[in-house]
Amino acid sequence: MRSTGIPVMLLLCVLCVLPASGELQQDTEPRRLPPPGKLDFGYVPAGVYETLAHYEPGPIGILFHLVRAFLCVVQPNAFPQDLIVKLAKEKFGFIQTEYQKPENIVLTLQAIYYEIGFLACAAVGLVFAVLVPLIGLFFCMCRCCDNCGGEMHQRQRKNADCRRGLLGTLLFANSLVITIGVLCAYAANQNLSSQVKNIRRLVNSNMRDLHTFANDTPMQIDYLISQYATAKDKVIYDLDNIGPLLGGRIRDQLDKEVHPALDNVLNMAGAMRETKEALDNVNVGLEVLQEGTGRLNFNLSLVRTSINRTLNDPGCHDEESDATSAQLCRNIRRSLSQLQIGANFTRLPKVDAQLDKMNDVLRTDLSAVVQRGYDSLNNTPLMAVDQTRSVVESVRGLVDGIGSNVSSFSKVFPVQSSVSDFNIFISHAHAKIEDHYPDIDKMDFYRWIGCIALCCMVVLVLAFNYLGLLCGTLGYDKHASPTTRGCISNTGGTMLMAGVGFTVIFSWVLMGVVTIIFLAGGNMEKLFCEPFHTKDVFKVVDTPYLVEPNMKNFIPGLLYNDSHLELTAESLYSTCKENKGIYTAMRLDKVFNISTFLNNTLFTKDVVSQLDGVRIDLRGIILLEAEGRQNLLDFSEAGLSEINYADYLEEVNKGVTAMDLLLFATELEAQTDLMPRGALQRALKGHVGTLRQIHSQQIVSMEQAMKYVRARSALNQSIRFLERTASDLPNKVLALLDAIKAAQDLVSHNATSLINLETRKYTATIVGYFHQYMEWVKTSLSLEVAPCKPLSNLLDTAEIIACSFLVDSMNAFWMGLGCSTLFLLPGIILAVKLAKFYRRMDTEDVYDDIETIPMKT
Ligand SMILES: *[C@@H]1O[C@H](CO)[C@@H](O)[C@H](O)[C@H]1NC(C)=O
Ligand SMILES: *[C@@H]1O[C@H](CO)[C@@H](O)[C@H](O)[C@H]1NC(C)=O
Ligand SMILES: *[C@@H]1O[C@H](CO)[C@@H](O)[C@H](O)[C@H]1NC(C)=O
Ligand SMILES: *[C@@H]1O[C@H](CO)[C@@H](O)[C@H](O)[C@H]1NC(C)=O
Ligand SMILES: *[C@@H]1O[C@H](CO)[C@@H](O)[C@H](O)[C@H]1NC(C)=O
Ligand SMILES: *[C@@H]1O[C@H](CO)[C@@H](O)[C@H](O)[C@H]1NC(C)=O
Ligand SMILES: *[C@@H]1O[C@H](CO)[C@@H](O)[C@H](O)[C@H]1NC(C)=O
Ligand SMILES: *[C@@H]1O[C@H](CO)[C@@H](O)[C@H](O)[C@H]1NC(C)=O
Ligand SMILES: CC(=O)N[C@H]1CO[C@H](CO)[C@@H](O)[C@@H]1O
Repeated sequence: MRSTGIPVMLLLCVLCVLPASGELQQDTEPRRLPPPGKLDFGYVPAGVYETLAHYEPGPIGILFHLVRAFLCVVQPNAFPQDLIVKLAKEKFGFIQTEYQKPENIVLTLQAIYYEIGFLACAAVGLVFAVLVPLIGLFFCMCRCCDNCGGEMHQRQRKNADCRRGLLGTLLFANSLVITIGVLCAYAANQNLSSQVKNIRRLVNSNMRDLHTFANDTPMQIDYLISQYATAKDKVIYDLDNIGPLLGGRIRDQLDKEVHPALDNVLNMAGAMRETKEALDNVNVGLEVLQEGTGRLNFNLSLVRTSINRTLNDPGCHDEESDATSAQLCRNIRRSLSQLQIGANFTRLPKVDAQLDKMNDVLRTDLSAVVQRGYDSLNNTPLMAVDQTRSVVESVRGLVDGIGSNVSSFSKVFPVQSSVSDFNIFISHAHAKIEDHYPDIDKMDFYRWIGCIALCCMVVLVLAFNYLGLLCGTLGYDKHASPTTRGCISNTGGTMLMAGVGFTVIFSWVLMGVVTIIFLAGGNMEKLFCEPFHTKDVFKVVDTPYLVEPNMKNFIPGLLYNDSHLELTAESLYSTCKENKGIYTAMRLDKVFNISTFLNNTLFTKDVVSQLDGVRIDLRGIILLEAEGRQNLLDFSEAGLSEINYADYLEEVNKGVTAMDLLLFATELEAQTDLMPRGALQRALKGHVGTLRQIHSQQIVSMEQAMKYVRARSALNQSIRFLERTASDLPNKVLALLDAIKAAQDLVSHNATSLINLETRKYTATIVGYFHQYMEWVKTSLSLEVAPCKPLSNLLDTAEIIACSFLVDSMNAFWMGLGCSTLFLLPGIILAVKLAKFYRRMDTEDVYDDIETIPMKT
């Protein structure tokens, strides 16, 4: 692998030839918070670049815009990219031997066609420069021979004053225009000089940025490496928490199936307890009720017997003497059967057999058994921890090893040496540039002097014109004839003529210089500055095989000996202008492929294969021990179904007596009243009293006393509950046992696929941390490490110095000066004509009216 420092420096050599400036603005956009589960690697420490590669010319910018507009008119053609490429490919060969080759002639014609606007303007300038002195010479000689208005004679005309005023005004206006032009030229000249002083500042800030760029890089790379700890910590954390993270998740999944089954068993345990209670209630209730009804039955049977006995009275049998009584006695005897208790609880058996069995069943604590099942399932995380201990340890070892491999990054990538080479190189380059400052200053001084001299030529002419106008105007005497004009006026005229003389002498120099600067500045603007902004210049430079005939793209060709790599001057410039990392901009992946490096150092494959070895065996989990199962079966066989619930419910719902005792007593009394008075009637009335007594003493008590009411209601409820519980109990228990068995099967056998699934997820999470780190390193290296704006700033600074400082000022200068020079021409004519009105004439017309025959004295 070649060291990267050298290619970087090679390129910088190219760039440093052009001096530069620019600012690496920090990325102020706030980074979004990472979503949960994402690692936050923080910010790569970023250097602050101070250069601002942007230039605002200020008010003189208006002038620059004007010049560009003018150039657009003169040269409206688009940037001749193809033409330049062709010319460059020919290496300007046509200049040498083969200029007759047809292609070269075509190229030449194309170039001329492209430059036609410039050439036309230059031709005008040349014609001006040549003709003005020549014509001036002839004019001068002509005048010396008293021709061409040279003779000191003025024809007098009526409109002389008007002409004089008009000529004066025109000359003054013309001079003003020339003045403005000269001021523009002067301003442009001063602007250039003042900007030259800025060069030093721009270069210095660029150099500082380059040092920042180089010096911050090792720190940034160290940061990248150090952030491996973030990923590592997270991995270690997840390894330490493999219990909850892996076992817990498996438990949660199993829980969905297992919990309902266990819950049902727990409910059944509750039902068992309630069943026993109900059975107890039945027995107790029965006892109470049996006792109560027993006593009632005894007393009722006593009464019944005594009534029966009473009815054996002879009075009841005497059919002949007392038919009514006999009939009544028969009626009473017949109704005696109704004197009975209603609900016969004595005939209901106790539920002792069931109660005994239930007591046996309850000797086992089913709830505790179920709780052990829950606990066993909840133990999954701990089982996971136990069973994965060795895998976790080896992964931990791997993670540490990867850490030391990542640290080797800085050894593989010769950052420190590249940085110090680069710094030395920059300092050298800077020193070289510093050496040239005195020359630059000197050259600028000469240039300034030269330009001032040119301006002075125009100013001289202007001075004569203004003075001439002033003297001529002041010395004007209305009454003076051309031969009697005053001294002042005459001086004014002479000054105007002097101005004309200087114009003729200087104009060719001025126009010559203007033409040369125009050609140079205009073409620089059109062929470099404008296409630089539209990036057309890069298209030319990036034309394949242009710079080096055997290299497609010359930059990668020179740097990496691989000219087919997509790395062009424009891509380099644009990428750096976006302040992306030098790694992206220079395609350093060619030298040091970070993807491959990370792929080779972060052996996540090993981590994956280690974690694939995770085996979790849940066969130790027992949801319901055999004891619990037997307990449930015993419960189902407790004989609840053998209880005749219908009998119980029937008795519970019967009244206390078969017939209302009070009603019976009242009817008996009514019948007794029909009988003749006597012993029989008395005896029966006594029985009525006894019945009423039994009612008030026993029936009312049976119906209202809390003891009986409760016993009855408890019996009612318990029997109903037991009936419900008993219905289909064996099937319910069997279904429950089936569900438990299914859950147990799931845990013991089917869980493998579930465990594998969860293990894969867990592995993916761990490996995901490494991948996040890799992606972050790649992204950071591409975008944030060693952001290369200083490189694009170099080019931008060169452009600012060449175009904004030099070319713009040059263009403004030739425009101002050229404008002045052009207006010198009408100035000559106006000045010569006007001088006639100022100077004292040797002769003058006597009769001006007869124009055809001018008469001289
Ligand atoms: C009443 O007494 C007679 C005999 O004296 C007996 O045959 C009969 O069954 C008795 N009836 C009742 C309801 O006790
Ligand atoms: C009540 O039931 C028992 C047992 O079946 C029976 O011996 C008794 O005679 C019954 N008593 C009444 C009043 O029916
Ligand atoms: C570290 O890198 C070396 C080779 O570069 C390799 O043999 C070793 O397995 C790597 N260690 C880890 C933990 O990846
Ligand atoms: C550049 O690469 C070419 C093949 O692509 C090879 O022949 C040549 O030797 C290489 N030159 C250098 C200096 O590595
Ligand atoms: C760097 O490695 C990645 C993946 O290994 C590959 O896709 C890319 O082309 C490589 N880059 C270079 C310049 O070799
Ligand atoms: C990383 O290495 C593995 C094999 O070790 C390979 O399958 C994969 O394509 C590589 N990825 C990159 C980006 O180089
Ligand atoms: C027995 O209970 C049922 C329902 O709980 C109720 O409808 C009924 O009246 C009760 N019977 C007695 C005698 O309490
Ligand atoms: C358990 O595994 C058997 C076969 O191995 C399958 O038929 C059954 O659907 C699985 N049960 C669950 C709940 O995954
Ligand atoms: C009203 C009545 O006759 N009550 C009697 C019921 O029988 C008991 C003896 O079992 C007597 O003590 C009551 O007086």
